[in-house]
Amino acid sequence: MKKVTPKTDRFTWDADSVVWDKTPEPAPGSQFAGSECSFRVAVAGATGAVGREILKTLAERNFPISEVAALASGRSAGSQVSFGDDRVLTVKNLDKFDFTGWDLALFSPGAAVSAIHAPRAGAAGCVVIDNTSQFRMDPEVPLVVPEVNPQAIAQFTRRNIIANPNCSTIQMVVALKPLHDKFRIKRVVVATYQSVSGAGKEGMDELLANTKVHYVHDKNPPQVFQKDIAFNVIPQIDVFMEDGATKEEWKMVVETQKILDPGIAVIATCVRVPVFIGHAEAVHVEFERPVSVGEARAALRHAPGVIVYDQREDGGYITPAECQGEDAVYVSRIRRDATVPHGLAFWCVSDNLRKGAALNAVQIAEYLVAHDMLRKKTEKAA
Ligand code: 2RA
Repeated sequence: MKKVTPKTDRFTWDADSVVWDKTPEPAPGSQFAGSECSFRVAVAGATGAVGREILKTLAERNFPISEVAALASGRSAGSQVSFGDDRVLTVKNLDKFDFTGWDLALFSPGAAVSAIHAPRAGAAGCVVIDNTSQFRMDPEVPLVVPEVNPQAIAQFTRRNIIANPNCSTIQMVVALKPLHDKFRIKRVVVATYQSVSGAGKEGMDELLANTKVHYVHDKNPPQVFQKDIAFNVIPQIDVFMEDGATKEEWKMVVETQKILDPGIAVIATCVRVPVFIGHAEAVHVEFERPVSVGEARAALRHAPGVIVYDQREDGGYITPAECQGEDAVYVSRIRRDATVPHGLAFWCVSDNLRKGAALNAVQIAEYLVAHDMLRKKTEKAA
């Protein structure tokens, strides 16, 4: 089997072989090369798994930054985080940070903290892209996946906040969008296989610690997860709702409807699995119109952010371990679902810290810059 590509290569499935598509892509961040405009950018929650990935992604994609601030709780203030290959930032206390004069803030500190500080930043004129669940269903806040509903971004001016969807929703709607455009989706049944990094660094630490103790025939009491995550799978992510669904499952329903189409029926079962990075999803879709596997594959192959890898042979699909550090949503195992009139099933995986969080947020920021929606404070005043 061919190995998953490094970032600059793209490959797609074609008839009976993998076709490597070397169409040159713009170098990361090259759209900003030579840009005279650069921005003061703050990252809140900078010491967390997503916050660190946001700093890494901003640097990798050469986002036009004149000054960057890493923010976290008072407990983490004074610690250091990396920004790119050669810069180290000293973390400042979010509670005491004045957002006046800052152009953009990328938030990932937890919903309760965002609830306090994101509106404070927005009121100071700083545009916030918030990666927590706090504002996602607020009708005044756009919930955005740039490949799916970029037109919604313009609504951010009401609160100066744009919400980044949940990781499990993002990768699914990127894959569903080209199919919905062509064949109109009626219903989606999805089962997720979500990595422990969705629960942050603590989740990753617990998987490592619990795996180690199994080898000495011992067990650690679970702290982050509800049961032992080592050599196990857990059908609970987030808290239970009244109807028996978990909040993670509810998020997949309401966020898909807000981003893609309120008319789509969704039922999700979200499961935590002992994988460090990369979420997988088994997606079953019922369409209004007839759809063949070939037509679906063609639509997916041309969709932004999607790479189809579907060889119908041993190992001819992408797994979470292979998508780590990659930007795309990988779609495999595309096949007909004959249990409904116009049905299709597929498997998709993506790096939950990257496209599921940091990259999506940075792509929104790039859209703001590219469409002249993010103005330097000094320019606004002029
Ligand atoms: C998780 N979806 O995987 C969550 C993170 N936002 O736990």
